[in-house]
Amino acid sequence: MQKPADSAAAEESSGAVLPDWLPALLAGERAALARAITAVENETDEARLVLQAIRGRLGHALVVGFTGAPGAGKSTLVSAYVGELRKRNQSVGVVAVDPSSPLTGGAILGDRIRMTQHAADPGVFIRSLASRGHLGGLSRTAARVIDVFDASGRNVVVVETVGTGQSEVEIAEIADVRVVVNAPGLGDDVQAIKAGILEIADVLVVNKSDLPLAERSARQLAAMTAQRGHGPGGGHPVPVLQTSASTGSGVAELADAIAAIGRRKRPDPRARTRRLLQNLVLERLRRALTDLPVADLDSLADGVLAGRVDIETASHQIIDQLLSSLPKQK
Ligand SMILES: Nc1nc2c(ncn2[C@@H]2O[C@H](COP(=O)(O)OP(=O)(O)OP(=O)(O)O)[C@@H](O)[C@H]2O)c(=O)[nH]1
Ligand SMILES: [Mg+2]
Repeated sequence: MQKPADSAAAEESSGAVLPDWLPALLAGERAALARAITAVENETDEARLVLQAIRGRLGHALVVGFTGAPGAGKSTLVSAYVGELRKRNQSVGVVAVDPSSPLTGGAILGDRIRMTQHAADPGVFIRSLASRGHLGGLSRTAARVIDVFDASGRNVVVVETVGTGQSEVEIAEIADVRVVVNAPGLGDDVQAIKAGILEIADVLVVNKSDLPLAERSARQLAAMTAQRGHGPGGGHPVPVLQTSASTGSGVAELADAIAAIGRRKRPDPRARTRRLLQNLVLERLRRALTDLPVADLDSLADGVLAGRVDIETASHQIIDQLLSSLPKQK
C-alpha cells in the first residue's frame, strides 16, 4: 500500500511503523478492526500512525448517537436498530461508552448480553469503552474508534452513551444524527432531564411504548419541542417517536427517521473533528480553571469588589493565567 507522505514523516520521528494489517483494516476485516481499536484504546504509536493514514478515508459512515437516562433502554434499542439496519444490508459498528464504570462495570456486561443476538454476524462489530481516566480522554477515544470504523467501511456507526453529564453529552454531540431515548412516565422528570440533552436531539424517542404512559410522555416531549420550535440543525421539526425495543414495534420507523436526517445532514468527519476539538479545548480549560488556586480568584474578586478592576478585565486576566498554566501536551 502507498503510504501517505505525512505518515512516512511520522514514522521517522517516532520509530514506529505502519502495521501490516492496515490494508486488512481498510478492507473491513474483523481481526484487523479489533487490533486497530485495541491500539487506539491503548494510544500506541502504531495507533497514531494508523489514524493519520486513514484520515483521507473518512466520511462514508453515518454516525448515529443514542443517549438518554440510565435504563431508558438504549442498549436494547440500539440492538433492535442494528437488527433493522442489517435487514437493510447496512454494515454496522457499535461503540458503547460507559463513563461511569472505571473497569468493566455492570452496564457493559449488560450491553454484551443485550447485543449477543448479533455476536455471530460479521456485519456487526460491537465494542464497549470504559473510562480509564478523565472523560475528555474517553470522548477522544470514542471519536478515534468512530474514525476506525468509518475507514473500515462500516455504513453506520452507532454510539451509545448515558446522557447524565456534560462529558457524556459531548460524546453524543460528536454524532451526525443524535437520538435521545426516554422512558415512559417522564412527568416531572422531564424537567430533570438536562436541557442540554434535549437540545442536541435530532430525534426524540419514547422507548418501552409497551408500558403505560408512553403516549402521554410522547405528547409531553412533542409539546416541549414545539415550544422550542426547531431542531439543532435549525428549521427542521424534531420527530417524537415511540418504540418498544422489546417487541420491535416502531424500530423500522426510527430507522427511517434516522436515515432521512442522515440524508439531510450527511456524514461529516469535519464537523465531527471540529466538535471534538471544541470539546477537548473546553475540557482542558475547565480543568485548568478548577486547578486555579482559590486565593488567586479571591484576590481578583476583591479587586472587582473594591472597584480596582472591572469584572470583564478580571475574567480576561484569568484566561491569560489559564493559558500560561496549560501543559503543552495532554
Ligand atoms: N418493557 C420494556 N422494557 C424494555 C424495553 N427496552 C429495554 N427494556 C428493559 O429496560 C432495562 C434497561 O435496558 P437497557 O437497554 O440496558 O437500558 P440502557 O438505557 O442501555 O441502560 P444503561 O446503559 O445502563 O443506561 C432492561 O431490563 C431491558 O430489558 C422496552 O421496549 N420495553
Ligand atoms: Mg446501555
